[in-house]
Formats: sequence, structure tokens, C-alpha cells
Amino acid sequence: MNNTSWTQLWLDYEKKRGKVSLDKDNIAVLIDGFTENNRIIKSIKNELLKAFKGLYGKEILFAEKESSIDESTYRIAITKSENMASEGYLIDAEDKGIVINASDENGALYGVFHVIRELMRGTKLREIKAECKPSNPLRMMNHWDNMDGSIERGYSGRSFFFENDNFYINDRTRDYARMMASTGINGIVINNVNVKDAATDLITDRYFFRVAELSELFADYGIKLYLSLNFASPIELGGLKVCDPLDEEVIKWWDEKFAEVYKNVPLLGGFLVKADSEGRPGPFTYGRNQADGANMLGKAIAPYGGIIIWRCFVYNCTQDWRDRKTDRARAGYDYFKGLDGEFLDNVILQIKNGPMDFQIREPVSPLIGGLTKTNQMLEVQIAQEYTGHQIDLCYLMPMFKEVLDFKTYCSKDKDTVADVVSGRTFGNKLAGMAAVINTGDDTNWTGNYLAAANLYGFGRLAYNTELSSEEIAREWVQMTFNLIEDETDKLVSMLLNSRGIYEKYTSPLGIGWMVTPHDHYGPSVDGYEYSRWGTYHRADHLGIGVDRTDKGTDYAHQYYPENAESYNDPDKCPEELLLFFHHIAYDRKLGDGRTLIQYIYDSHFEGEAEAEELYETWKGMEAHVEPEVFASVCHRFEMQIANAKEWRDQVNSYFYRKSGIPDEKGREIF
Ligand code: GCV
Repeated sequence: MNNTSWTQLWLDYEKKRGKVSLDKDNIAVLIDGFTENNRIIKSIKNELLKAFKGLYGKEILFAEKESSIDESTYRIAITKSENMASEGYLIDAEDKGIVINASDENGALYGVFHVIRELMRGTKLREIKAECKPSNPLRMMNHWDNMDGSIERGYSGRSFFFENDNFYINDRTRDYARMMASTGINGIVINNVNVKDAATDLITDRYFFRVAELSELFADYGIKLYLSLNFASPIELGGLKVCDPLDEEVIKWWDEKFAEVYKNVPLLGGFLVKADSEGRPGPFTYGRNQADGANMLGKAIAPYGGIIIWRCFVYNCTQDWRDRKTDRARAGYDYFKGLDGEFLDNVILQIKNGPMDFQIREPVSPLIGGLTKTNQMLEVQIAQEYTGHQIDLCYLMPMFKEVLDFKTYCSKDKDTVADVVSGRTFGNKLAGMAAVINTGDDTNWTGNYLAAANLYGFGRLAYNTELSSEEIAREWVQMTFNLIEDETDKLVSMLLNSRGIYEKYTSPLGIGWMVTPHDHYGPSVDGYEYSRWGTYHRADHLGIGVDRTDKGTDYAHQYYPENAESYNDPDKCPEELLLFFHHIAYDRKLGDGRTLIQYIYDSHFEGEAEAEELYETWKGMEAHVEPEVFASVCHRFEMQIANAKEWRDQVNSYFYRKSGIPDEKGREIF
């Protein structure tokens, strides 16, 4: 099988031909209660045709009414039933076949993809049963694609939306929308949050036509298109002197701008905004706060039903933190907590999972649940910026599950992150999850073939936060490959272990960073682009870690008391976050009796060895994987092992030199 089939990722029906069988000869689909020429219903029909043709070489019939289906034909009914949850579905067996009940087209679409998924996994048609509704109302992908075709933190080629300030809208775009819908994604931001150059013009007639065209294509799959917005547009596009959110002229400019935008792109979902961060303009310039900025836009967009997604990744990247009290981790909470309750209903705050920046391990941001009167959604990153650039294997669902399961103590019950960001805790209608996406124009979409597990996984998890990392991994492996059962198990466990392995050979115990500045791949123990004021790990000859207790930056007390108390105390702090919260002596004993320095050495040796084991396990799958895929993944593993060795050696020798304490096991430290 040649590599082009990978354009379809987990929806490669042809690949399953002969591998899965159908228990019925004739299939008819009856659509009942939905308008036949609805755009999503049309997509459903196309998908069913494609799936049955691909999987079994079978044509299926679309019946107009019940009576036209004869006794020998198995029926798939797609039935509108009002009492179902929005975007949910119920699949059940009935005498003549199965029925997919849904109250809306998105629910019907997801129900159909559920059936297809199960068929691809070898489930018999008549045995497919399910009752599903989305955990989160908003389930979004955020592209950091620039209009010149580059992608900020992209590791899979160039943008498939843009090149040379032009749009691509083609079959690949449609495949992308199909794949996203198949996992339950219902919103996509197509351009980078750092809005510069031509991207500022996305809200002008230079691009209206193309944005509208793309929004229509997305709508065929129940997906709303969103844009990232340049807060300084009134200056850059409107020729105004300021973009002060309280300035009358600025307010009027945005009112008129959104009227124009929605006249031309009526299907637009709204805007994502990065303000006052890493050089982006924002309300701070005018002495205004984040609510002033977000609400000004929220008010202007409200007449069109649009929403403003305002990021909380607001911090001063030039701050001087030599005083040991100033702490970047504090920034989100410090800027936003005091504004809780001041944001409009159509504004939602998007909060990164941790207080820093997508490290392999961080505590959950204290803003999540810290805000109790404000719409909020979780932002994670499947683009592997700090987690191996899609060279190293790092399946991220275990990390996201930990985040979702974290108990915030923000309420008596329903107080996990999953509860808060789904809107269950505080009754928010606007709520959900977003991921910075890991795609590009590489044929296989994600550079590393195995990184597609994160693309698939995020959508599935955002739709159903109850799914386990393992269930998601298994679905993906079964749909994507044709492995024997034993190998499926092995690949699933490779995925499940990969995050822990990456953490071991890079930066364990919550210390984070120690990564090459700017590029963020490979070790540089003291390196960090904003390190003018010293290192992030604050290691000296006695110990390592950042004191974020009440004796240090007091970040620990941004949490509710139950968490604050444990984070503030090195004896109670979860070990995996010890160095995030505490400066610890190298000779301090950890839970299992090992000293901190010994833990650091062991972790790096183990992590590297386990990366080699991953590769060995993969090699055992050669017989059942397409040669090109096999070879490409082998190449990535070779690079991963080289990377792991470099991390192991640099980190271990750095801390050996700093501490002067040798490895108890006498291993060579370079
Ligand atoms: C889009 C980190 C990344 C930046 C990114 C930023 C953000 O700092 O390194 O590339 O900018 O996060 O999330 O806005």
C-alpha cells in the first residue's frame, strides 16, 4: 500500500477492505425527520457511501421511505428525535437494523461516524449500541498557521490553509474537515494568535470571499470557523491613532467592522485574541484591563451571535525576577482573578493547562476553577513544542486526563477541571476545550505517523472526557493500522508509556524548561530565551527548584486551601511537582528513599533506556506495517534516542558538576 493512503489517516476505509466483514448483504439508509438537502445530511450520505464502498466494496441505498426497503435489506435509520441532548446520539438495534437517534444534524453526523468507527474496529453492525453526548459545548482546534505558509511551532511541514498570503481550499481541506468532525471537533481557528502582516487583513474584503468559502466547507461538517484577531486593527486597518478599548472612535470602528465582517462571512463563529503578551498589542498600553479589551469586542460582536475567546496567556516576558518574589507562573491569576464576573456572556477566557507554557509537567493553572463567575475553557497543545517536536513519541492523552481529573476544590461537588471547563460546575453555556494543533501539509498530516494519535485523541477526549487514554489509543490504533491483536496491545502500551518516558529523560519532578531557547528541542540546562535574569530551575551547588511557597513567590496560595496546603509543603507536595514548588537539596531523600540527585541520575538513565525499548517494540511490527511508514517511524525513533542520550548526558553531567555528588551506581556521566 503506498503512502498516499495516509492522507485519510484513521478514515482510510480502503485499507480495511478484506480485514473487516459485514454481517449483512444489502444495506439501506433511511433518513427520517431531517431535511434531505441540509448540508450536514448531505455530508452524512457521502460519508456512508464512501465508507461502505471503501470497507466492503458495497453500494448502499438511500431509501425515501420505510416501505421501499424489502425484508432482506438491513436498515440504518437516522432519525430526528427531539428529546436528545444537543450534538448527542443514541444508537440502538431494532428489528430491521439499527437506528441512530439525534436531535440535530451534528448529533446525527457524530452517530454515523461512531458506526463507521466501530465497523472499522471489527464490531458487527447489529451489535453497535451507544448513548453519547458531548462533555464540552466547544471543542476546538487552534492553528498557529501564518499566511505566508509558515506555522509557528509547526512540525509537519507548512500550512495547508495558506501559502504566499493566499488560501488553499481543496480536497485536502475537505478531508481535514471530515477527520475533525469524525472525532467531534466543532470549531476551528485557522490562523496564528500572533496576528501580523497579511493575517490582519483577514477581516477585510481582501479575504472575505475565501474566509466565507472555507466557513461554508467547515459548516458541511458541523464546524464553525473562527479567526485570530489583531487587537491593533483599528490602527493598522482603520488608520486610528489608538486601539484603546474605551475610546469612542475605536468602539465605533469595531462596531462597523463586525457589521461588515458578518455581512460577508455570516457563518463565522467569532474571534480568538492574544493580547498584551509576547509583544502583542492589548489594553494594557492604555492603562485598561483585560476585561475592558474583551468586553469591547464582545459587545460589538454580540448582535451577530459571535463569541470572543480571550486568552489568559498574559505575562511580561521581560520581567526582572531576580528578587525571587516575582514569578511568571503567577501572572495569569494575578491579571484575571480580580476581574472574575466582569466579562460579558459572549466572552470566554481560554486558559493554558498550566501556569507556564505547555511543559511536560506543570500543575494545573489555578485560574481554572479560581474563576467562578466567568466563562472559561481549557487550552492544551498537541503541537509538540516542548514535548519532542513530533520526532519523539509523546502521546499526550494521559497528561490531558490528569489535568481534566484534577480536583480544584472550587465547589462542593463537580469541582474537577473537566467539570469546570465543561460548564457543569457554574452553569456556563460557553465552555470547552481547545488544542493548538499538530498538523501541516506533510502527506501524513502530523510528520510523525504516530503523532496522529494526539490529533485523533484530542477530538475524542474533548467530546467525551470520560474516555480513558487507553480506550482512545486503542480506537486510533485499530482504525489506523491492520495489526494483529498482540501488536495492537503493544502499540497501545507504547503510546501510553511515551509521555512518562519523555519526562524521565528531559525534565522530571516538574522542573520544566532546560530546553534550547527559541527552538525548544533538545537540552540546554541553563538556556531559556527570557533568561536574562538567571535560570528557570534556580539550581546552585546545594539544590534545585523554585520556591513557590509562602517563603518564596507564594504562587502555591493561588490555589484553594486544600491544594495550596499540599503544594506549600515539600512533605505533602506530589513528588512529580516537587521542583516546581520547592527548592530542594540534592541530598534530600524522596519517597522511595533515594536522594534527589540520585533520582535525577536514575530518571535520565531509565528514560533513555526506555526510549530504546520503544524502538525495539516498534521494530517487531515490521511485518504488519507499510514499509514506508515503518521506515519513517524507525528514523524518528533513531532521532529520539539520540535526543534522549543528549538530554541524559547534559543534564546528568550538569548536576554532577554542580553538586559534586557522584552516581551511586557508578555509571559513566559524560
Ligand atoms: C503563538 C509560547 C510559544 C509561542 C506561542 C505562545 C502562545 O510562548 O513559544 O510560539 O505563540 O506560547 O501561546 O501565544
